[in-house]
Amino acid sequence: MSTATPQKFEFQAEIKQLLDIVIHSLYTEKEIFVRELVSNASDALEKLRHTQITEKDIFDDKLELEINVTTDDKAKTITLQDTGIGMTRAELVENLGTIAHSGSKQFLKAMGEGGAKNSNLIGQFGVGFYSAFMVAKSVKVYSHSWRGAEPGHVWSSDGSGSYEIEEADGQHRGSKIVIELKDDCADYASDWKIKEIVERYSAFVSFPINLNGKRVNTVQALWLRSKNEIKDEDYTEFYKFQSHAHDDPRLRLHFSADAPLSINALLFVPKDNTEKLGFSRLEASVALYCRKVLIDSKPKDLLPEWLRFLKGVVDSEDLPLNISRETMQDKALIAKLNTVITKRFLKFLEEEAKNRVDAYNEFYAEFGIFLKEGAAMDYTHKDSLVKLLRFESSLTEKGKTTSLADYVTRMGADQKEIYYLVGPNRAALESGPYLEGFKARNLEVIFCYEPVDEYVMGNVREFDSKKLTAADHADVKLSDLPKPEGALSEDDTKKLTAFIKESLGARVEEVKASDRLVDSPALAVNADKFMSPQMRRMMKAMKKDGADEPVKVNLEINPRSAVMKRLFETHATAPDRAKLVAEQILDNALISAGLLDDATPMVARLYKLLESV
Ligand code: FE6
Repeated sequence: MSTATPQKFEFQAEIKQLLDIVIHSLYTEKEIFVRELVSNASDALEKLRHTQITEKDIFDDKLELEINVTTDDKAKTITLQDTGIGMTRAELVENLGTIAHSGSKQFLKAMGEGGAKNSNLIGQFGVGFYSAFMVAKSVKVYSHSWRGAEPGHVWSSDGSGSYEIEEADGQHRGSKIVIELKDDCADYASDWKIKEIVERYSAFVSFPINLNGKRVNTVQALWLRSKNEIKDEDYTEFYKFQSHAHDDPRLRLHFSADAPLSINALLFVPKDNTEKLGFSRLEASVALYCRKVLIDSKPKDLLPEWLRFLKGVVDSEDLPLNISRETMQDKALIAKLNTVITKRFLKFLEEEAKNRVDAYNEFYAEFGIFLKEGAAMDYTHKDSLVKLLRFESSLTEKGKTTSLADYVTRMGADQKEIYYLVGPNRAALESGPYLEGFKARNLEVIFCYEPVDEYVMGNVREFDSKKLTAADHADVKLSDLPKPEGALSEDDTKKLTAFIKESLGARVEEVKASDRLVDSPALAVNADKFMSPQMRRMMKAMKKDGADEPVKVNLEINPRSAVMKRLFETHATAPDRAKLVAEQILDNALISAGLLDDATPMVARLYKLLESV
């Protein structure tokens, strides 16, 4: 049916309800009406392009496929015009009607389930058009279908309860939506404001968007194109644009998947880890798109916390703008995306580590801390992450690293555990007393230089069914070595350890002959099951309870050492001086272990000892 006279219709009850909700629940994000209308326009253009393939007789076939936005701040209007497929009179009416029966019902239901604050829901069921009424006194939709048979029409409404349709002459193909803005929304008639909104949400729409005659979107949605037609420079330019970055990306992963979800993703690792440079904690910044339209620029649960250094884009058609963090269904959808993308990125890193060793090691030096965080905290990805960790060790050269897998290949037949030591740097670990027993037995020890390593190793617990063991812990049992020449006898050693224990009293749990010392006179081993020296230091720094409790250490002595042999002689002849020496030996061992809290008593004691030299 077609008629030249205006016809007035009542909105159906459901549409009224819908309008009411859209206007009253999304008012905090009014600006998204631009995104919704641009997205509709883009869909209409996409459909036209498809139609052009199969149909010959297309109205206004010479028109450019584009979106024109014009603002008029005097008249307080904004107009969005497209050259897409357009709507016939019947479609104008029907689009409302269809929505009333399918989309709006679902929409209302989703809103009721707690999605009320989520502006993305409205696009999902094709009800995005109604967001115009958040800012509109009145809306006019001029439209001319690609089917040339009937004239154009204009649909108009003030959103209060009814709409009118009448014929409109002189229309080009497509739709033109004219919004007369409410007084308090007159901002949306300003050129710069709309420019900002279009750049934010619609930067990657494939059709030209012109704002007041000037092209706004110039960057392509690179993630949807095929890899072999994209040059490195294109990727870099895209990265800089999308991440507001000035560096070149260090690594990139461009991939797509169809199952279990349709995903097109383009992920970047920046050059530098800014957290390491002392900047504030990074925010999730891989943006979520649905068919080139921004859904969320900082979706919190799209990736695990430890991947917060990634930049880029994830686009999924399966979202249909439906990502409310509030509903269970949507949480599950995001979780699924998270799983797929994280697994894929881990696989990518594994390949990098294997095929481009130097680049991987450089990446690791900068961003390894995030992998450690993941290995310690993210139980689902722990195994893959542990494989990606790299450490120096007693067998690597300074500056070169090993994986735990490579460590395992070097383990001897009877080595059951993986040993590690935490300390400030290589020199400190190599010159400290802990390593020598392992060296003497050809046992490799992993070197950890970062304070978090203690925590990471403790949480990782094991690799390839081998326990990760702190080499400075009292429980470490090492094999017997051949008895060295010139050591104190077993009997004398017993006497000496008893004397030292008596001299030191409660300062040590136990004093015994060591099976892990070769050169050093003594070492302190941590005898506290619950607190490592590193943890203790951290707690002290944070002034936590328990940090002031006396340390629990065992003192292990080396019966071969000249110091011990001399002490054995002195303990019989000058017990007072021997006691001072025993105390000094403990303090020295505590210093090596990083466990000496207060050096003041030591200074006084040393002066006393120096008197007798
Ligand atoms: C959304 C108006 C009902 C086309 N082009 C554009 N928008 C479209 C369509 N919509 N539906 C089809 C819509 C309106 C009413 C729905 Br009334 F714009 N730009 Cl072909």
